[in-house]
Amino acid sequence: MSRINKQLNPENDNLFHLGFNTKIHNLEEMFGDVRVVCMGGSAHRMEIFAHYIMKILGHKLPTGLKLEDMTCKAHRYSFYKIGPVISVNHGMGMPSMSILLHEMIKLVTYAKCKDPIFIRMGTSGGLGIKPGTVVVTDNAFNESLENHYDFVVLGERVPRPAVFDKNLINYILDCHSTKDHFEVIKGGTMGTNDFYEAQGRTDGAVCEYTEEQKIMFLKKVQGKGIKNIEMESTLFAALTKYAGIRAATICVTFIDRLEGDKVSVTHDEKIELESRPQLIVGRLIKKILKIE
Ligand code: R2B
Ligand code: URA
Repeated sequence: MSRINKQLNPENDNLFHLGFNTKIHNLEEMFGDVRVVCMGGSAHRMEIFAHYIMKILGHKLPTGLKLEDMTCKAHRYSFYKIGPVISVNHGMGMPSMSILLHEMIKLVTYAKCKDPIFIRMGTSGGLGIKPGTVVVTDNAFNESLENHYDFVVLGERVPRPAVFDKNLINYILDCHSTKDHFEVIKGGTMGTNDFYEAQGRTDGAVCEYTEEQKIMFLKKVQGKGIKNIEMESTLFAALTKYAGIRAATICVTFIDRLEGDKVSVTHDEKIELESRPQLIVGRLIKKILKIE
């Protein structure tokens, strides 16, 4: 069910952090064909992904034009349109993602996109799974291991369920090939508001618990069916579901958190690991667009 804000005026709205103004930009003309919005934390990664999608879709730009960041004048996010696909970065953490999500949901609403799908591709720390495994989230959990995200509305905590679309999850799992040299699994994801203490690391600038207490906490997290930990899935699941947008999170794991805290992958390993969710989402996009 969609609960898009009825007080919005599509004729007069400013998507401030994207730099689009409905009085100036005809969003339906610019974005009406969009079917899939892909998001990820880093601007660089989403630029690489945009070029990858251009390649696999055989998308051609008019002679003399390059793929450009359409929101560069707003100086916040990096945003590319490749035919029916948008590739945009959301930054690190839920406050940054929340601003982007509100404005992207308004954008696809004003543009009258037909049943657009939002995908977050990210990185994470795994729990008892081989590093390099890709996790497709079914349920997202907050730092207190609750299956909802607490929005704060007019000073009150408003919990909204943090679950993803089951059909879309299965559709994504079907994009995994037995020939892939990595696993793709379904599982719970904990989304935290911090990389260090909230994820039970002992190597932050401050820490007042022991290694044993940390492992006890991580095992409790694992006991909830949680396979990985990152910093956006809870808000992403809850806000998209509430707004009636089909969405999915698909994250590669860099390390097994039961084995350690430090992410020590090399630059080249990082690029290869980050390409794994991109490969799966590339296949998903081709399936959605019925291209093969
Ligand atoms: C995964 O990686 C980032 C922190 O290193 C954060 O955005 C996340 O969710
Ligand atoms: N991103 C996170 O949020 N946590 C990790 O452990 C790795 C990547």
